Amino acid sequence: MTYILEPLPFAYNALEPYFDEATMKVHHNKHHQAYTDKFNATLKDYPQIAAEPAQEVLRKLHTLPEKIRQAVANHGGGYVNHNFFWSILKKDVAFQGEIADAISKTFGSRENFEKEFKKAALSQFGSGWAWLILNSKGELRITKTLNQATPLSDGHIPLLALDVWEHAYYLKYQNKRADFVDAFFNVINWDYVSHLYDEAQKHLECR
Ligand code: MN3
Repeated sequence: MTYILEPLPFAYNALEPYFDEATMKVHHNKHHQAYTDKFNATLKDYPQIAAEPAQEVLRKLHTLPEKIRQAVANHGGGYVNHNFFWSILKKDVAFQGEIADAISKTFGSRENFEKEFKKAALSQFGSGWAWLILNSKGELRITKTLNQATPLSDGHIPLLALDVWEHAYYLKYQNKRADFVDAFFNVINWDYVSHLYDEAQKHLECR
């Protein structure tokens, strides 16, 4: 069993001018490919683990053999996080649906949510991710993780993610991570995030 780097679900230039084509190409073809290859290499001698969906492997991170745990966190996390990241990106999708209501209820308003999310993204020192997650109590929360750590490993359900590694923005935005975060708010696929929220709630209800 090997994990596959799927093509992006959109053209490399589809998110212009917010996320530029050159960055999307190197991010997907080089960075995401490298995580995929190293994840496969890490699990080369562990076919039983590699037979599981990648997200499931990361959910069980703490139960994996110690010898490979950190490598799975790094490369498997990178593989899964980027798959997820691409899935929630789309230009010109209205902020609406159940998720919009839930965000307004939890954070006061869309503007306030963006402010809080930006704060998390900017305060992640060095490399990592900012997230909107549903926790096990069914609450929306903004979190951040270091390097390629995923909220899946803490039992949370990711609804939205922003890669704040420099490779995600340096070509276009250089050191201006704040501008990159502002651009991100224009390329969120709220329809899909709303669908994920719906599925996440069902999942919690039937546990
Ligand atoms: Mn990345």
